Amino acid sequence: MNNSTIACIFDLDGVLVDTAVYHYQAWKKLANSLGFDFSHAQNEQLKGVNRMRSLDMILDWGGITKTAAEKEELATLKNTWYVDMINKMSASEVLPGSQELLEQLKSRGVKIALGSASKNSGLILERTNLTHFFDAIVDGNSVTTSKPDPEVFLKGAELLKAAPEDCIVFEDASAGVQAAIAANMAVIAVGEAENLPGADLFIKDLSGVTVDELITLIAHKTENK
Ligand code: B16
Ligand code: MG
Repeated sequence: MNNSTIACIFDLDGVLVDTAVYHYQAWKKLANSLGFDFSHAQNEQLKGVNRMRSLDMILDWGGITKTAAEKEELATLKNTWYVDMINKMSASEVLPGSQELLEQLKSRGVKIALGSASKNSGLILERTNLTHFFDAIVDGNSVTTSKPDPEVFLKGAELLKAAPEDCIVFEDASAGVQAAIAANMAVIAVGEAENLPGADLFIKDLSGVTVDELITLIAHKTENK
């Protein structure tokens, strides 16, 4: 197998950058304005979950019912606060090893896509100076279904002109790992095995990941089918 055979699809929040801290602050401000609190543990459950579904879960936790129009307003309000924060992001917030792995992939001619639930991915990539690495971007603006549905990753593979079985997904959320498995792709989980069942490999962050290791992972997966 050669370099050009494999392709990589990266989740954004929790894999390349840590925007969960900003989501937390914005959701907490919204919950507080509605009269209840919002914890870090609850924020963890929102990783990889799209904006409207996240709002539904938060309103449920607060025991609050809102109309569809009110929910649209609340989601927009939260997003305004969130965008104010991500507008101040810089390249220093890229998570350890991400820049190095993206550079390595690029220099070895491996195609790279983004597969994120966020509708703000364009702004985040721009602020952190990562946009130029990507051959394709699939995010919350271009999918109709959320992870664990495989749509986001299948679209990424299609845009890269890669077969799903040649793709490696990097994910930090359980819904994302399930989406990659449903897409018939290899998946490297950034996090602990107990939270991310089914992944092929578990890592703390992207530091030290090599292209050769990725090629071997795909070769083994193909052999064992
Ligand atoms: P937005 P990812 C996800 O990003 C976040 O993990 C999740 O917490 C957030 O609700 C979702 O994006 C939508 O974000 O409000 O910016 O559209 O992990 O899929 O890159
Ligand atoms: Mg994520």
